[in-house]
Amino acid sequence: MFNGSELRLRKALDSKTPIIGSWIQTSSPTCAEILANAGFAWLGIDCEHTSAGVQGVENIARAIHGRNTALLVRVSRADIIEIRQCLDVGAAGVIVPMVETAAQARTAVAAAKYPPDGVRGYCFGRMNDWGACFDEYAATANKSVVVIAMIETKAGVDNIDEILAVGGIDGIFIGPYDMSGSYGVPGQTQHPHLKKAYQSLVEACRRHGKVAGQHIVKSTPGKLNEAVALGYTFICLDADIILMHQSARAVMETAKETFNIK
Ligand code: 3PY
Ligand code: MG
Repeated sequence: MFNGSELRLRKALDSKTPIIGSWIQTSSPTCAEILANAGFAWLGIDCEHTSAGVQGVENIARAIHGRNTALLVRVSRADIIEIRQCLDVGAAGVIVPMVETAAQARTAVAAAKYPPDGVRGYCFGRMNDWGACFDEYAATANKSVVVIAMIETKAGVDNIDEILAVGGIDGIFIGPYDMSGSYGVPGQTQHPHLKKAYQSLVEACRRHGKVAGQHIVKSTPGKLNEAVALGYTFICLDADIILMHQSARAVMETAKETFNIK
């Protein structure tokens, strides 16, 4: 059922107030528990670039249940059955990668919403406490379930107005690394051409009254300040693998200095 963390996410998206999440790349329920306990309001689990799958989503949904963190799934694509299964095992919503057309955005929304708004199928599942809360979930799901379109190619930028015009799309989430590849400057996520594209996306969100989000894959205070200034409110910071990598390196550096190991 939709609990406090999911309602808080919905409220933040509707009111365009900042909400901070992080990312699970390891598919690990343990990492998800640790990040949830750290206070992130939402976690995105990556099913596009990992082997997590729907079973992995269900394991993580169980791990963070009751920890005041909403679970979003970055599905592999706008696929009706994959989106349905992720929601049925307890995700609060989906982040759909590589959206470049209004047709893809419409498919994503249709997958996530029950009729008449979409084609989501009804069932007794984890999301409605195995049928115990069927009526309540069915009555509130279309409003509560979150659908975010990832914009991470030049085609997505070019078609942003028609993508954002699709009803049921809550907003966008920029994937800076794919965007850098699409603009021919792989890894240069702060390249002036990209910054111009980011700016045009945020302005489009403002025009359409939709939320602007970005994955700040390696966060710094400077990038956070810039995100605030530009008007992003749906923010994802780092990822389990990045946070582990950075702190492991820092600890090892200190140990090498202390023990004078070359
Ligand atoms: C990207 O940078 O392309 C991403 O998908 C980040 O999540
Ligand atoms: Mg990407």
